Amino acid sequence: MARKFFVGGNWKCNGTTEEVKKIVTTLNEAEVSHDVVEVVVSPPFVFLTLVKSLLRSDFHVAAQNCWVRKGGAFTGEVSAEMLVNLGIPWVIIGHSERRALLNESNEFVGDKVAYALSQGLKVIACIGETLEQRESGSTMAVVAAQTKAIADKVTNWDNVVLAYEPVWAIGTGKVATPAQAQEVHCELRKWLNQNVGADIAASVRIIYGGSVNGANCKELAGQPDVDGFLVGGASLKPEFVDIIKSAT
Ligand code: 3PY
Repeated sequence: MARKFFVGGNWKCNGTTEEVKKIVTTLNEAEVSHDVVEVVVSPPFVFLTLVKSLLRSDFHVAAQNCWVRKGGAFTGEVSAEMLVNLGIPWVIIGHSERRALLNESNEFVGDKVAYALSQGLKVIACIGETLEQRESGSTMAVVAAQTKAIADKVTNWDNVVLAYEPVWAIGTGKVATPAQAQEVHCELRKWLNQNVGADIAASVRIIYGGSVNGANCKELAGQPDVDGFLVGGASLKPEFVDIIKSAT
């Protein structure tokens, strides 16, 4: 099955109402065909409904996180049920900023992915190694362990996109070379093949994240196992449209 190119915009903790409206206007005016690329933008929680109401209907919206199980006495959290109730189809889970700053473990991320899927959300699940781990030669062991923690809890991968985001390339301006990205994506696909199943390995989209921008996207997009991007800072700028267009 052909894997449709996927471009996500992770706006992180950025934006005002005016800025959000401006970005959405740029996206709405972009000449992009959803036949070739699936586009999902992820604003902070407070802007989700605004973005959903203004955004063209062929682009979709993702939350940047959700609680690990049913809502209740969990101050400050937002549940998967709430996102579903608001008509938000996607959620990003396990971003390295949350893994590092909020101590989200592999197991916790796996539980969150499984719970979000069980409630009907689609999940962009993030994995990736630190610079220290890369330099010590443990990149594959780290991303395999992160993926295994998800695979242990998830049987149906239809609604999962795996985002490989090397931590050393996030917010640093350093981007993995196309060869580095391809190597990890290819190994991940092999890991899925051996540990989850051939069909899933062939169909799951593995997208790259980490300082993707309008200048480097085309070459990265040309790699056979790079099925799209999760874009940070550049997703707040007009160049996000160029990144979306790198699909063609
Ligand atoms: C980045 O590119 O900075 C990201 O974290 C994308 O999620």
